[in-house]
Amino acid sequence: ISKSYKNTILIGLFMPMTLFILGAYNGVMQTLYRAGVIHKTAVAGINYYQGLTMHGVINAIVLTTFFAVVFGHVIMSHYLKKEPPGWSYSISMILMVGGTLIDAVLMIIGKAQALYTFYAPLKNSPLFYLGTSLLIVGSWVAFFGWIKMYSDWKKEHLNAKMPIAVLGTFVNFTMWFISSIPVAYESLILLMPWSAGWTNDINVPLTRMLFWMFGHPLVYFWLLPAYIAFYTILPKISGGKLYSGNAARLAFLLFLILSTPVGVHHQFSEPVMGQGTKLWVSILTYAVSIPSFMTAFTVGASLELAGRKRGARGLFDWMGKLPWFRSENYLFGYFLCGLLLFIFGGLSGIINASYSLNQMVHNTGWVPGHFHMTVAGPVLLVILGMSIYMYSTVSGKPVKFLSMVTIVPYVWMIGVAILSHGLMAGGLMGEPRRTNMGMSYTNPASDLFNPHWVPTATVTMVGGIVMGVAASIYLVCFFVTALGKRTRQPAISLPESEELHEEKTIPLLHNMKPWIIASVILIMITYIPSLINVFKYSSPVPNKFNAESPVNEGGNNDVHSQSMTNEKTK
Ligand code: HAS
Ligand code: HEM
Repeated sequence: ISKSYKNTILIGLFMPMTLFILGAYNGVMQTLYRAGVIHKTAVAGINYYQGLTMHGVINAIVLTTFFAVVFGHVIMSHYLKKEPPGWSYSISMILMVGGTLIDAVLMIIGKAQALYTFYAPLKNSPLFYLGTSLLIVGSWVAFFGWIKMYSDWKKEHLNAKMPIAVLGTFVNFTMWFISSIPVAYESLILLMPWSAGWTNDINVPLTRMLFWMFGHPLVYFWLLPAYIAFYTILPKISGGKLYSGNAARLAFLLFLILSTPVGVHHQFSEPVMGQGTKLWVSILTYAVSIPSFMTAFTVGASLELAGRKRGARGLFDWMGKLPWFRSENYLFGYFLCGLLLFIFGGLSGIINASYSLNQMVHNTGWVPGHFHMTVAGPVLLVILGMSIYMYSTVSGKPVKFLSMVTIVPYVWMIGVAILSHGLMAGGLMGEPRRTNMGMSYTNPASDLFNPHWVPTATVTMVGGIVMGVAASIYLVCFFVTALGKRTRQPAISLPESEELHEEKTIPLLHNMKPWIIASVILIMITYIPSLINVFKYSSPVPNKFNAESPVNEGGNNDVHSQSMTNEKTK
């Protein structure tokens, strides 16, 4: 392992973990505001929306993208026994670190508080859109290097199958590449000139549609590295084998075709989207759950197999025989706690997918309740477990405070379960998301005080504090490990699961081209009608927004109905 490659990997783990301190801090603060413990607009110079933006951008965009790239490097080097070309990993890391630093500074000084979804009418400094684009383009450059690496490997191994982890990584980055084209257009062509004052008008529903065209595949871009770990590492560390390699390959390839067209399910309440599109997207959203149901079965069967190999009998005995709480096998806890949370994260997602139920939960606390059991569940737990594991092996430094590292995922899981329960129970009673409730609904001194939301917001806060404790313990362990002494040779290695059966080779599962073509066709079927609707029912409106107020100060405050009115009066 060359020094520059090793350093690239270590920087790619260290830097986002440092920012995670700020990401986690702001999460806990949000729960305090929401529970009515804080009745202020800002604490320590950070206002609610600035903190919420930092929380979403750092946790959900920066940490996840860096992890996908670093884990991708380690997977490629482990399975293909090569290093990526030097230009790819160095340029990629420079762009990603540069873009992240720009965004971090802007968020800290309060010039970027338009939330992690950053579509109009909220507006950031133009540099924020540049910084985010650099981060995304940097991740593409790493991907281009892996393509070169794989084609060299293929020439040397003509008859070899693409390893499942490599297929998963390629599927993930292909999906990411396709879906980041609309957000690049949105950021660089629409939002940046608008926020710089070079253009006056902005088509709000168009920016929202382009964002969500990226935003939903984004959530699977977070998820697939975790799935790669569940399929290729978990069976091995549980003491079993992967139940079916073909099923794993099919699950990844289904994500490639189904992830991008479902973005409109975030816009069920958007008047410019047609009813036909909404029905179609509801159906596609149920379809994109299928690869996750398959994963539940395949990974579940692999775990059962591991339990039985350890001597389990009967129907449920295998669960108890799995290696829970073993410090020499700490990764297991991170993976299993993530999977357990995901059962509920997934089920709540399926509730969101129903158009009629979505009307009940949209924009309420239910939605962050759903996604903390996904992105702060399996996704974050795999990031935490694998980050410390990879830091230790690649740097040659042993993991410190192993018993603490081992209990973190269990504490985190309990915290997320409590937090999400509070948010979802509150959400079902109409408790809004993205709201500093401490200034209004949970402040007895306010006319808007609503006592019904206090108990659920308090439960949310308890969960948030438990998560904050788990994150703090983890961060101490991570940094003490990172700053410790090297005792071993640096190496790149991953636990590698075997497949249970010698399965028939199905050519369609080894060729990504037909899946990419199907993906583009499905995107067109969904987004051509959506685009026609957006242009039919909305038009660019003058730049009468300012950062302090999300409403158009130029007249009708409701951008949606304004767009509809324009159409009616034409
Ligand atoms: Fe979602 C909103 C629908 C999955 C993240 N989602 C969001 C937002 C985020 C997010 C961040 O249809 C909010 C965005 C914003 O800020 O506005 N989501 C779904 C559906 C799924 C889904 C159908 N979401 C995810 C994942 C995310 C994520 C994954 C991040 C990583 N989501 C929605 C919808 C909305 C939405 C609407 C819009 C809501 C609104 O109105 O704003 C599916 O992919 C879920 C399928 C999952 C399963 C679970 C399978 C279970 C497994 C575990 C098995 C356990 C084992 C362990 C094996 C079917 C794999 C056993 C071991 C033992 C010992 C027992
Ligand atoms: C939003 C708490 C960790 C991703 C929220 C909200 C709360 C919260 C209460 C809702 C705020 C609102 O809607 O007004 C926490 C706590 C955490 C934590 C206490 C642990 C210390 C995470 C992690 C991730 C994450 C690890 C992702 C990896 C998000 C995202 C949002 C959010 C994307 C939505 C931001 C927005 O609406 O713009 N969090 N969270 N959180 N959280 Fe977390």
